[in-house]
Amino acid sequence: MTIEETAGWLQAHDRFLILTHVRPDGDTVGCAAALCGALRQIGKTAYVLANPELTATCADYVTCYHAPEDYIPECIVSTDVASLGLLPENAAPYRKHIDLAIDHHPSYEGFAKAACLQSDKAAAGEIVYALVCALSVMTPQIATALYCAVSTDTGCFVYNNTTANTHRVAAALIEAGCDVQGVNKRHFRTKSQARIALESAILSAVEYHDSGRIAVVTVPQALLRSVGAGADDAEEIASMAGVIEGVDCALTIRELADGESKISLRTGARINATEACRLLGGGGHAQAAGATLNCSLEEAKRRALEAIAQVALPDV
Ligand SMILES: [Mn+2]
Repeated sequence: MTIEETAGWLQAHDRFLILTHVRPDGDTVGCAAALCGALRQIGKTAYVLANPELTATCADYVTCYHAPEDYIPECIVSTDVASLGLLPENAAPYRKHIDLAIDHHPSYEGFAKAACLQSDKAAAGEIVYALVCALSVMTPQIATALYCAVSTDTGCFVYNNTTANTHRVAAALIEAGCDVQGVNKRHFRTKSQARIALESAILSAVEYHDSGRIAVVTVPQALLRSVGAGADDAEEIASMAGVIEGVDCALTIRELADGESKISLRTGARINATEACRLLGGGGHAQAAGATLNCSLEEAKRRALEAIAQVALPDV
């Protein structure tokens, strides 16, 4: 559906419940909060399903919209969710009944009855921005949630998914009175002591492959425990190795609490991250993708390097 069609659909329905994805980031949370706020402004009943993995960094945008236990929705909407497997466990009752998916992942799996899908957007926040404009007025509170969405999904406007539209949306959000400094300080200019300890351990153990073009970072649970890192402290670890000179493929493998290995790939033009991750049962964007493997860190590393080698373009 187009923005206009989606706005019309939202206007025609009521009693919304909005779902976010596992390991919720600023985009999924900011979009859910902003959409919820806009729907309420036009007189709708709308709530966001509390995400059990919501971190303190993102909590402020969304906790005021959390659905009460006994809420019975009529319409289920997901924001920034590419596949059903990315829904948190407490969303299980709604899995088969999602009416509308608002997403920007090219790998979106078509699980909802309708979708507002724009894969040229850096953040789902850009789509929700257009929806809010079509539905209602942009308040500073909604603008702040959306600024969080677009700024976090673009690494503060530096990832190569960032477009002119991303900047136009950000500019409009600033004009609408969003808390730029607050969002920037919270998401980009603050590191916990645990995070500093974690970064230092990770960076001192970077492994190089393929003549230094691939950098591998592994994050065992034991390391997270030893530095006292919570979920907040381990956010955006995947982008760390990408800053190393000569590296065009940053492979981050993180051991999850249940023993599975979560792979994150950040790549340059030589390697299509989605294609590599698809070989591993995952997906994402051309330059940023992920997969979760039910195996050890070492085995996950071996399989990921193999997948990368398979999709890498030949040297010219
Ligand atoms: Mn996103």
